[in-house]
Amino acid sequence: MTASAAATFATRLVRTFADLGVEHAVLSPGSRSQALALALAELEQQGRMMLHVRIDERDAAFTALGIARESGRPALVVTTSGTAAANLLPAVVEASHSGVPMIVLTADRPAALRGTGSNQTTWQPGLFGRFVRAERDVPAPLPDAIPDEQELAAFAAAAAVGAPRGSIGSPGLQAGPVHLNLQFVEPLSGALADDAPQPQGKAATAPGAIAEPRASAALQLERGPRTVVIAGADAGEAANEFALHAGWPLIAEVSSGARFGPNLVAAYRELLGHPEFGGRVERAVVFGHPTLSRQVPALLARDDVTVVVVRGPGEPVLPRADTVVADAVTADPEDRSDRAARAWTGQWVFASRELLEQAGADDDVAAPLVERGAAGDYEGQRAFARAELAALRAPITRRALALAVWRASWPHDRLVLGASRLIRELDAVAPGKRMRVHANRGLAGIDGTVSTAIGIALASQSAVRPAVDGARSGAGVSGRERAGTTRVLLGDLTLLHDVGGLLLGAGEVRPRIQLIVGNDGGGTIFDSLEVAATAGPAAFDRVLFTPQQTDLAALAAAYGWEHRRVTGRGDLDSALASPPAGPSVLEVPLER
Ligand SMILES: Cc1ncc(C[n+]2csc(CCOP(=O)(O)OP(=O)(O)O)c2C)c(N)n1
Ligand SMILES: [Mg+2]
Repeated sequence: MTASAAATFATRLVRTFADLGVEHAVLSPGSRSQALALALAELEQQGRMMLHVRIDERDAAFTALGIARESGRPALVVTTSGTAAANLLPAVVEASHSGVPMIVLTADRPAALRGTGSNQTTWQPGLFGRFVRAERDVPAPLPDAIPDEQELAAFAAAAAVGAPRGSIGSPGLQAGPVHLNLQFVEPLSGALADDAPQPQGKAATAPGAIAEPRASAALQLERGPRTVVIAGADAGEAANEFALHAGWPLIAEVSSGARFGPNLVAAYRELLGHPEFGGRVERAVVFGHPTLSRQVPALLARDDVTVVVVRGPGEPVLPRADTVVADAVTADPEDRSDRAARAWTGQWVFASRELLEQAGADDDVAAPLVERGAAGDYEGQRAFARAELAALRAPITRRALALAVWRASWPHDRLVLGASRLIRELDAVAPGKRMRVHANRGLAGIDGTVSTAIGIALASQSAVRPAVDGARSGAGVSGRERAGTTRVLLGDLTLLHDVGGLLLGAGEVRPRIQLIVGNDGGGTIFDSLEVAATAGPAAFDRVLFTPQQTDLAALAAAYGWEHRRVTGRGDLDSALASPPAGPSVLEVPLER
C-alpha cells in the first residue's frame, strides 16, 4: 500500500478531535472523503470514537445535531464533495439558530478545479454562509506539506463550543456549527506516511479540552417591578433556579427544560391575556427562545414592560430596540416577608393550577363512578366493568395523546417534540415535570426530526464502546447516566418528511426510540389559520393540508421498525409504558 498524505492527515486530524473530547462522528459514504472515513472506522475499532454511518447527508447532519443537543459536545459530520455537502444546510442552519455545536468536515477536490466543470466540484467554501461560526478552506495534504491538524482541530473545536468571548472571533461568539473544507488529492487513502513532516503549530490542548464557555459578570436586577420569568426553548434549569431564587412566576414552555417547580405557571396563555395577570406585568426576564404562543411575543412587544434577555446557547430574542441583553442575571433572594411580592407570584401559580385542572378534567373520560358492586350484585359489577371498558376504549384526542406521552416520560427518559400542533397542544396542558425535553425550535422546521431524535437517543443511551481488547477509552461517557427511552411526539407529515431517517444500516446501533405519530392524514395545523376559512376547500387541501394516506405499518416494516397502531386510551397508555427495546413507531389515528 502506497503511503498517502491524505490518510496521514485524516488520521492525525480525527485523533486530535478525539483527544479534544469529541465522542461521536456521523459520516456518509463517498470517495473524496475516504481517508476521513477510514480513519474514523479505525478510531471506532479502538473504542475512541462512536461512529454512525448514514446514507443521507441531511440525516447525518441532523443526527449530529441531536447528539450535540443531548451531550453538549460537538459531533463530527463527514461528507464527500458536491451536493453531499449541500445536504447539510438545513441542520447547519438549525444548529446555528439554536446554538448547538457541530463540526462539519466536507471533503473537496483541489481549489484549482473550482469553476472548471470538473466532476462533483463546486464552491464549497462559503456554502453555509453566515450560519457557520468559523470556516477554513484547507489545501490538500501533500507528502511534504501536511496541514497542521492540531491547530485546525483546536480552532474548530473552540469555535464550535463558542470560545470565551474576546479570545477568538467576534465578541459574543456563541456555540454553533463550524466548517472545515478539506481538499484532498490522490492517493485518497493508503498507508500512513511515518516520515511525514510533523506540524509546527502549538500542541493540541489536553484530552477533554472542549470547555464550557466562560460566563461573564451577571446583571443584578433590583426588586420592585412586577416581574415574570419566561423560559423559552432550551432555557434550561437556570431559568427555573432564577425564578425560584427571586420568587417570581415562571412561564416555562414545554421545550424549555424548566417546566417544573413551585413557581411554574403552566396555563400561561390564558393568564397573560388577562388584565389582572398579564396586564399588570412590568418586567419580563427571558431565558431561551419562546416560540410556542402568541401571548409571550405580545407581552414582550408592550412598551410598558421592561424586557431583560439572558443569553443562552441560541440566538437571543430581541423583541425591541431597548431590550436589555445580559450574559447572566441575579437578584436578591425572595423576601418572604414582602407580602405584595408573595401575593403576585401566588396569584399566578394558583390560577394556573386551577386552569390546568379544568383543562385536564375537560378531557378526562369520566372515570368509572359506579360502585364496583358488592359480591352477588351482578348488575352493579357489570355496570362498573362497562364504564371501565368505555374509558379504556375512549377515542384519543390530541390533548389526551400529548398528556399521555408527557405522563409516560420520566427523568431518565428523553422527550423530543416535533414542530406543529402536538407541541402546542402539550404546551397548553402539561403540568410541571422535571425532565429533559428537546425540540428543534431554532427555526421550528418539520425536517430532520427523526434523525435529530435518533441522535439524542444515541447520545443519551451510549457509552464509548469497548475497544477490541475490552479496554475502555478515557474519552467515554461512562461517567454520565445512561438514559431510558427516547419518545418522540410528532405529526404524520413530520415523520414522512424524514422517512430517510428511519434507515439504520446493517450494523448500526438501534437505540430505544419510540416515534409516537399523531396521524391525522396531513398538516392539520393549517386548519387553524385564517386561510382555512378564506381559501376554497379543495385548493386549501391540495396546497396546505397536503393529504397523505401512507401505510405507516408497511413503511415501518420496510425499515425494520416495530409498528403498533392504537385507537383507545387504555392501549395507548400501555404502549407508552412498555416500549419495545429497539426502534418503534406507535401510530395514533387522530381526527382531522
Ligand atoms: C421544513 C419545513 N417545511 C415546512 C414547514 C411548514 N409546516 C409547519 S407544520 C407543517 C405540517 C405538519 O404536519 P404534521 O406533521 O402532520 O402535523 P399536524 O399539523 O398535522 O399536527 C408544515 C408543512 C416547516 N415548519 N418546516
Ligand atoms: Mg398531521
